[in-house]
Amino acid sequence: MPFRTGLKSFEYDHPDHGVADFKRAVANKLIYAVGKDPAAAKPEDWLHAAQLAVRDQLVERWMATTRAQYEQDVKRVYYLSMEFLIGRTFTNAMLALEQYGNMKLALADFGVDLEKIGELEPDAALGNGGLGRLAACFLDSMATLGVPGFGYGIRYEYGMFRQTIQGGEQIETPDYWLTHGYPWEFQRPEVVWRIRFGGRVEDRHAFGSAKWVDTHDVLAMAYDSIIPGYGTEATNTLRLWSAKATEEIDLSAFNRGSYREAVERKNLSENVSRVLYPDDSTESGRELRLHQEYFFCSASVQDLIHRYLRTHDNFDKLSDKVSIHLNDTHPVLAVPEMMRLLLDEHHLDWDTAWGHCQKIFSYTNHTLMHEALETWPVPMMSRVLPRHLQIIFDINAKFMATIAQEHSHDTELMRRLSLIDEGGERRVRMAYIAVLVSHSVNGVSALHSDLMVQSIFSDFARVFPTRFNNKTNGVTPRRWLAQANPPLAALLDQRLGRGWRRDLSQLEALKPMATQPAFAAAFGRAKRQNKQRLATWVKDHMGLELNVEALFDVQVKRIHEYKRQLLNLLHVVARYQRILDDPTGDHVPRVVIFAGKAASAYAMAKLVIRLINDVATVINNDERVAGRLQVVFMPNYRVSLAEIIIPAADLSEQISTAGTEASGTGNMKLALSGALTIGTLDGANVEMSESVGLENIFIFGNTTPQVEALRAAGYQPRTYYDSDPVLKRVLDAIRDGVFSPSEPARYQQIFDTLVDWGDKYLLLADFAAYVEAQDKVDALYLQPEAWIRKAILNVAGMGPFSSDRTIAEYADEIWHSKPVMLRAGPAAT
Ligand code: 26Q
Repeated sequence: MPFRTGLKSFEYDHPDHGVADFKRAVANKLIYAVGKDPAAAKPEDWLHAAQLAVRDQLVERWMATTRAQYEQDVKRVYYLSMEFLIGRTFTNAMLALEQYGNMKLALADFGVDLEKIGELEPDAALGNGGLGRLAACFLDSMATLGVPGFGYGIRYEYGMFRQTIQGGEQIETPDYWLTHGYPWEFQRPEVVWRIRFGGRVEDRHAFGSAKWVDTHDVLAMAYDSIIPGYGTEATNTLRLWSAKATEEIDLSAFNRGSYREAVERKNLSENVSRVLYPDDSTESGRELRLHQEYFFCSASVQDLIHRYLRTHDNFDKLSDKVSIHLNDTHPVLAVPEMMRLLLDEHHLDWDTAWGHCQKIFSYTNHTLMHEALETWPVPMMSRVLPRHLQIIFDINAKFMATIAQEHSHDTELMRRLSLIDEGGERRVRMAYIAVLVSHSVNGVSALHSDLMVQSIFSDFARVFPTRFNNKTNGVTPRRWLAQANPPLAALLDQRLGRGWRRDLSQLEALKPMATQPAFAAAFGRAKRQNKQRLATWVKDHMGLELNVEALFDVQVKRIHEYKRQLLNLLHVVARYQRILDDPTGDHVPRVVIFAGKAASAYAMAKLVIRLINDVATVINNDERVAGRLQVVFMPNYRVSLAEIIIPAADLSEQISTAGTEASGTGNMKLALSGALTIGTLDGANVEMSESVGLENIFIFGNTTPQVEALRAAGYQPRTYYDSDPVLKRVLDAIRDGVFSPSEPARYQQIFDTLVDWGDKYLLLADFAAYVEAQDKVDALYLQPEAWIRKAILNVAGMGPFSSDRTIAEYADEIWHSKPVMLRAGPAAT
């Protein structure tokens, strides 16, 4: 098939779209790209061949999109994120191409089971949790909406660690995910940027240019992968940077006869992109992390400036053609890096350069927790990035001068707003740089955005009142419904048509169907299938037989004290004690499922994992319980496991202390699969409760103002312990070693944390209300029709929580970007 660009025309093989074409393509890939005789090919080889055949179809769309973006000189949105939690790509790509069915038939003809080989694909786990997965959902939505977007991040060699449970405890093992190569990426050995560290600065002009010399350099090499849109030809690019030593080995050291030194130096520079840092909210000030942040910011900014200059000969239109979005503060060094490049390399004056930055940058905040706000010690930054520190000081000097002038030298205000924290060791406040430069600063749910301007950024909000806004998070319906939940997706297709994939608001049409018995029955069957699929997984991988009649109660997320997995567990123990008190009584059967990773340095979170496993062992092996209560901790939570757990949930646990969870996105994924939520008025739960109706959700516990009031009044957790016999009995059992008979004192610390050391996240204050809400859950589960009706109304109310809605808002209100125009693609359903 020919296509023309400029003067040349090319002939190439167009990858067609049918079963026979796939058969030919897969066989060709197997033989010529994988190098395997079909007679000897292993399942992994078939997977590899099929991935390459699918990739060919993506490449066509990718080139068409890139070409159209270039020709239309559109504004590009650069989404800078230290994390992209992609998961698997194979099934996702086939669904985007609407080729799943054809591939299935093609492989079946070779005697290969598509679903089975799909299970062999490792997750790309280049992220910790919510923030990284949000970035992945956003890339999907940007492509689907035709927003010309680029994701920029780091190609870590080791992603999120693998979790195993040994003797009830979390053990971390490295996730070297590239063993068999990553078939979706294109290495770009020619796209390489020099990243400089250390050295010193010469010829410095205040608020002007300088020379940065004697640096130690590392190279950043690009690896691109294709992000397909759904129901459109449009695609986007995820460009990840990998560190390479400037010379393969240091020849001067080598020639001096020091081979070891020569190789070591290479290894040290390549360490920069070696491993993803875990989020433990306490980790701070690690120098390698600072290197990582600068490494990817510098490569990305150099790259995007170069792209701009290919079609422009000055910087006048920079802000018309470039938006840079900062996913949290992790990429904030892009700001001084942009300034450095404009001042030192391109010789712009300060005001012009800063003016560009203020139009280009925007920032999303994902946490209010003080200990999670990023700051870097001034001495470290001065060592690693001396030129950038100067630029930050210059930005601060100008800012402080303006504040002094406009607020009659209010030194207290200046101290609070300064980019440098001068209390104790001087530190650079990364969030303040982000707020100062950005024309838009957003939170990720209505509540979080309100609290953001009342708490951490209150002074900035007074100085820049129009800068702050909300963009409530969303999730992609392609992965979280179409891909993860085939039975429900098929039912929706039958009743609503296929349009919900691109327009999730169409789910509203389910409302009148909630009372139709035939629809409700079909909905119930879909849930049952998903529960069965999960039960099979648990049987196969853990040897545990689950009761699929039971209510599946699910809490899946990172293990963190503020998320209160421990509150869930207190209820589990209370339930256990209730069953023992009345072994012949009617108890609504439950399977309580936990999954999630704890940062390896987060001792309390790891202790909680151990307690969950210990409680599970005791309860699951107690014959008196007789299967009416089962507790499961599923190891190694990750995107592909979420795709199995979430569709099977009846109940979704979203029980963080009010005011602590910025948004949550698991809450949306679970409700979208028809789980009812039990939750506090925190994060996006607030908006979800408005959308599905308060009568269709189990809201409990202290609200944010009540939490504040409790704390202000000098919260005394022991009073709850003393006055609530149910709570006391639960806590005593944990303290006395009922779940750790071989080491009775194992959980003393948990007891102390809650009862005597202040119970920072107010578990005890919410316990009674939580148990009461759980009793209501039980009562409703005894009326299956009423339960299913509410579950349907939950799905019906999830329209607003598509990441397509979120991205449309970012594109309109923050980035001011227009979709790229492509010739009509395959039927946009
Ligand atoms: C920072 C410095 C050093 C090492 C690690 C980190 C680090 C890494 C990851 C700090 C934070 C994170 C991740 C934060 C995160 O996932 N936040 C979640 O973001 C979601 C998307 O907006 C929200 O829904 C969640 O409420 C929020 O907790």
